[in-house]
Amino acid sequence: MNNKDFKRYTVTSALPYANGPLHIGHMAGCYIPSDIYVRYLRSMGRDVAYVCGSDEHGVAITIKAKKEGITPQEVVDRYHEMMKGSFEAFGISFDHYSRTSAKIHHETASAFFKDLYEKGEFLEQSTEQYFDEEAGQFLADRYIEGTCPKCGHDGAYGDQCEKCGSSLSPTDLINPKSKLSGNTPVLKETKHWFLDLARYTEFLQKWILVDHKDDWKNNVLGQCRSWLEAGDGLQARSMTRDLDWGIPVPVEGADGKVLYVWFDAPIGYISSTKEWANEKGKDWEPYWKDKETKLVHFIGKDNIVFHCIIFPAILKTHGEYILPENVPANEFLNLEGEKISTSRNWAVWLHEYLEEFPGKQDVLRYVLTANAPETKDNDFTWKDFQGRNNSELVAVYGNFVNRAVVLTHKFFGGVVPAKSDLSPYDEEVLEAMKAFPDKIAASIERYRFREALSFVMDFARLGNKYLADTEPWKTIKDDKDRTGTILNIALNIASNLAVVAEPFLPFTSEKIFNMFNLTGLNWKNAGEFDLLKAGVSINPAALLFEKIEDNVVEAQVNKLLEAKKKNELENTAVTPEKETITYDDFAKLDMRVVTVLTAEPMPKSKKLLKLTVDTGLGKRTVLSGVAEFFKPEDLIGQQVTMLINLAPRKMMGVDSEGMILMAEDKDGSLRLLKPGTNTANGSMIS
Ligand code: B3M
Ligand code: ZN
Repeated sequence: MNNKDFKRYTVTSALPYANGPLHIGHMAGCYIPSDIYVRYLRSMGRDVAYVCGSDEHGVAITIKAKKEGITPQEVVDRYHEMMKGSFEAFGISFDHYSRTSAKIHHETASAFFKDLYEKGEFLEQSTEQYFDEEAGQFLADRYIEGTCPKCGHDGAYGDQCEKCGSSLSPTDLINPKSKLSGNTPVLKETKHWFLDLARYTEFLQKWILVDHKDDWKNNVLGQCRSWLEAGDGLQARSMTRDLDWGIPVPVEGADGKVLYVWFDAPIGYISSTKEWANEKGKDWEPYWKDKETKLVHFIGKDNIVFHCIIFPAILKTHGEYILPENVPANEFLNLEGEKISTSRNWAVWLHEYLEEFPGKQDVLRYVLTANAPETKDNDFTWKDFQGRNNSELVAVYGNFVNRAVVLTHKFFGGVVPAKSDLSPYDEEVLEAMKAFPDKIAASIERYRFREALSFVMDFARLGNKYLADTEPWKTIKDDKDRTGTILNIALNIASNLAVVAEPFLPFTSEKIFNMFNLTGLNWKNAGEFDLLKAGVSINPAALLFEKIEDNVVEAQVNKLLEAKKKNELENTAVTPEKETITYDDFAKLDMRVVTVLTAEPMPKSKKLLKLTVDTGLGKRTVLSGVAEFFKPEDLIGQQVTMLINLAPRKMMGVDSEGMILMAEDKDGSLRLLKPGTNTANGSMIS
């Protein structure tokens, strides 16, 4: 069936883990594409449920909670609100944004599990799972890391490898390590409920590799084929975990166990739809059970196995649900040539972008669509961001609309002039305008949003060129009617442009509609020559886009480099070099070999020892912060090195006359700097 034959649409975007803020990779991966698709469907008058929500279970959350010393609920409460706010600010127009800690989701996912359990779909198996003896905990999913057996990636998780997308079990990992203690885990028996995916191989091979071989994206088909045709076939996968955070397993003998996050999360789409329907007084079931509903999942490539293999198997087994018509997964977006990394703070965070580029959400939507990783990983650079803003949005789109509006105010008092006789060029331009809506729609229907956006820009170029070719600022000198025709056509091109650009640049289209006092337009109106009627008064020109200067993007690149340097500092074993000094600075230091004569603890101090030393020039008293590392008796008689011309400092009532030199490593432990044997006291160190 093609799009037009469906009665309604259920469109989902991957539920973002509520363990950190959103960044541009999330937006490019699935949120902007799905929002474009849904805005287009709505503009076509289709019945759409666009649902999402925060993914609040799983070890990504509990690891974050442990790291911050707070509860998982506090983690998800913080990031649920933050992500919801970012989505709203960027115009990601969900009909409903829920959360998987919501009661309705716990009920829905539990009922799903029980239904499959009662159908005997699970294999109850006691198997050996990795256990961290120091932490006293089984190691599920991201609690364990190791080398991926498929691609050799070192940071593979216990349930999947983000690099090659393989779905894994912890016991698949080579050289597994616990993320809790860093230790090598031991194997310990525990019972879980497994989905025997091999049972669904035949159905999945036909549904994906036959029925959808022509309409699913090649990158998605490729991953699915690699699993469905792998020699060892689809492996049984545990749908429960030994965790204390998540949805309790609703069957006997499952104390202390919860549903695997990837079992419950996709069901979150259904519970979000239920919550939405309850609020709107609608029936949710047709959106998930009626064959005349088109279900589309927008995700990133690391989620393909869960949305194309596991969740469809669960839906199919349940028996009452429709399956996704398409899963147009995007590849990954990189940043300035490197993988986006939350832990390394190598990201452009949405909440920071909003602070630093207020009102420029459409610029980011534009650039992330124009550069979307639709078929392969792609790269976001601030230079390209600036270039596309300045040479496409400002110089073409904004310039065209602005000139049409300013000239209408200048020559016609802000009233849309009438068209009189059309020239052959006018006819040609109007015909070209008429063709754009269908051309753009065809690309959107095939999830080719980059291509669709390039046609939107071609549309803007048509308008810009029309004004440049017809030069109304010249014709006004002796032909007001001709000028009126030109500006009427230009304003109507701008009005049509705003309609077809709305899915991509909603904030800009809203500004144009407000300028033109246009309301209620949709795709069905696009292509009409008189969207904006002669005689209508238009408002003054609103600023649509503004030039972004070099220093602004340079500041962003420097911010990333600072983050990188900070991250390297935090992760390198060696304390970084201090600032450079001159030889003269060094020559002022008088460092000598000395012998410790006496050593005793300083009363009321845990850190200080009071030493007397023989400097070769005489005896000195010095207080040294070494009490946590050396016993006084171990220092007596030792030859050590000392800075003797440091100005005396009174500490706890005692004058300390110099400083014993120590080697201090990253974790702060101290070691004496001792000279070779039989070095005379007072020997100069240079
Ligand atoms: N939270 C994984 C992710 O954020 C997961 C998506 C769930 S969609 C049901 O990449
Ligand atoms: Zn891998």
